[in-house]
Amino acid sequence: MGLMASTELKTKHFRILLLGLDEAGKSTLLYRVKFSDTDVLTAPTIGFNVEMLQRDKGVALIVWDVGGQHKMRQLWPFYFQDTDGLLFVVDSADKGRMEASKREFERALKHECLKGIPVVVMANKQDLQGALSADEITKRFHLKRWCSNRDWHVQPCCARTGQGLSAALNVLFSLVKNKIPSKYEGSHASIREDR
Ligand code: G3D
Ligand code: MG
Repeated sequence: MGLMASTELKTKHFRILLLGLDEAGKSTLLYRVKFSDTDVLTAPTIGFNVEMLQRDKGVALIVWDVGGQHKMRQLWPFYFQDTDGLLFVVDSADKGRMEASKREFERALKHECLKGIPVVVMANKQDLQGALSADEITKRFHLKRWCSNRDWHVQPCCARTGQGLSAALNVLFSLVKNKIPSKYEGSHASIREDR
């Protein structure tokens, strides 16, 4: 067996769903984490992007960026099976669509397949004037109530610069591995430092 093949076998895969309204910054976030270049070209996601992130020490995160456009939302349930963790991206500066974002969030949380799985809410676009803080989003989204039956965390971030992204993934990763220790064999995955 070649080295690649044996490494593959040892790798534990966590499935992370990346959700949020269109324009929230999901693709930017995904490519910012995946590639460290500063100019990330994004286009509206048609269907979904799948990426495997950081395979340090035998652990991989498989992130599904399911298109957030309205017509794609109907397809969400098809991607929800076997999800280990949820990353929900909010455009913190888009006050006009905060309620719509919250509704999509609630819809996702209610889904049978996502019951009890850890969630990290990304309070994205913190660089923009008037962006709601992580605390404000916690309140607006009634997170304490809605997430009383699961582990959750709100992370202020800026997908454009990468600020807060590795912190968020570290939190999500530790919540996921607490939840399903059997998928995890005790090695510690490190994620790049915040830039
Ligand atoms: P989506 O995949 O959730 O639909 P995108 O969202 O990643 O395509 O991002 C939508 C727009 O928001 C893009 O703008 C992107 O550059 C911008 N964006 C993403 N994250 C941030 C952020 O943290 N701060 C700011 N200011 N903008 C962000 P463009 O104009 O490139 O289409
Ligand atoms: Mg996209």
